[in-house]
Amino acid sequence: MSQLITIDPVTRIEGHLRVQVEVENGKVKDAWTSGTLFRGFERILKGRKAEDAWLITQRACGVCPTPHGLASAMAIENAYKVELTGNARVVRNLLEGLHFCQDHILHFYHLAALDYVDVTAVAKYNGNDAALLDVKSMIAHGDTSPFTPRYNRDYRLPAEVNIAAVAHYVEALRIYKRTNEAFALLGGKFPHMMSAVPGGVTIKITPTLAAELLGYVMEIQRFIDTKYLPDVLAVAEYYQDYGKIGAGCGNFLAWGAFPDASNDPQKQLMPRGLIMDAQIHQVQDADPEKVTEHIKHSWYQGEEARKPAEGVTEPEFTRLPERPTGDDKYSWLKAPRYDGKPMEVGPLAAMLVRRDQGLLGLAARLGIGPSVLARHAARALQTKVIADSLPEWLNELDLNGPTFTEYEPGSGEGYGLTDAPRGSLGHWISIKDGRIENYQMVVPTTWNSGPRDADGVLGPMEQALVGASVVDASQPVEVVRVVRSFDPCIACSVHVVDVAEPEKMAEFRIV
Ligand code: NFE
Ligand code: MG
Repeated sequence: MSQLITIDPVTRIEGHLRVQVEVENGKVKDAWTSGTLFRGFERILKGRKAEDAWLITQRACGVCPTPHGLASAMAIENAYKVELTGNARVVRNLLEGLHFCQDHILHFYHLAALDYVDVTAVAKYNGNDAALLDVKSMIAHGDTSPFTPRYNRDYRLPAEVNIAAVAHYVEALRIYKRTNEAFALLGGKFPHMMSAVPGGVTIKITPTLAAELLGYVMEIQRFIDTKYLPDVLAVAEYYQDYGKIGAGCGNFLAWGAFPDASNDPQKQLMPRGLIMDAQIHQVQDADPEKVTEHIKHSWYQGEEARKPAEGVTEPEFTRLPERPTGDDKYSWLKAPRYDGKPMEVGPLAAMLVRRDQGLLGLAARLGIGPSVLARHAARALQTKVIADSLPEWLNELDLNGPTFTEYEPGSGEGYGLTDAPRGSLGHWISIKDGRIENYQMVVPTTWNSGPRDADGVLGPMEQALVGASVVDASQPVEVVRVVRSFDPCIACSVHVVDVAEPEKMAEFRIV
């Protein structure tokens, strides 16, 4: 007898994701991930000035506006053949680097850790740390939000490790704020990055500003070294089985990020490349021409898989089936494929493609493969690699050099590829006389959490769920641990499903 478990929405992620698993004999036999939020940006952008896209696309998401702004600027620069100055490249690396630090720290502590850390252990705290006493008092008053609701099962950390992790949860909020303060010095107040315009950046770094940034960077590095990495290792120690749970599709793609002076995608701090069939020692080149997006199981008109440059976004909501079967459409996410294959993207992909010795060494020591734990470890180690590069980028600046390259708006086609915190992000643009003819965004979570493709092959997150044990169907913590290890984000856009008439799309006039 199999049982269908529906989690809708999954909390502590960004946006609206419904996850369904069919469990038989305590194991997930089949899985469906449905993005239940429509992202209308590709339609909103049509006909607008190409130069406005970097600002508009940032609004797709409150979590990762910076990579969207950068990918958009890069797409326009690619279409107009604009070459960036060295300073523009470096300032963008700094912006993106600070963004990664805040995003990954936020994900571990405030989104994922509560699946492993039992906050209620603080009820027995007897010390005098003000933050922990606050949490203790919250628990005593029954006011446990934002730590609840949660599945109350399978907490394994000893009390003192739990208590320390809660203290770090609170400290991570302060580090998040400090990272955003540093970001604001370069890019304006998050989430409104204002300085990486098409053609370069609008900010010049002075020696005083560089010194101020360095102070922030040292604080962030200290937190990563003394709290974030040790806490991930503590979780790994007590949840070793998660080093074998949630393997996924075994294919990994990274467009890469953080170019050096050569601007060679293979030489970026996070290089471009891919891995097929879990052959982690065979990193191959990645070619954006091989990307298609399938829509057979997505709420868009038709069934034809298309390349992003020729992509269309014609929404056609049918219904959200109780349990998808056969040809059912069940998600707003398209299903991106590389050379016809589903690809996992994100820190694990980026660090495997980088052949990062820290990650490979740790995985060998812990005896783990692609898994829930590997994703958390890769994310933490990636944060460290990036944070440790921030001072080097500051040193690369030519304080008196130019930051912007003049260009003439016109016509052309281009794309911008980067790796965002959640993985490979691509913006494809086609411009006619300065106006957008077509715009397609293929975002990280579309890769990871997209539905089945035209051949019925499950998306990476769906594949990661299959095989996971579920001990108690009323508290399926194993399922959300797998899901959150990807740090999914279904964000953005407006809800356009009309609640009064759920079968119909609401109509909006964009002014
Ligand atoms: Ni909305 Fe994002 C990141 C991008 S989408 S959070 O990182 O690009 O998965
Ligand atoms: Mg898209």
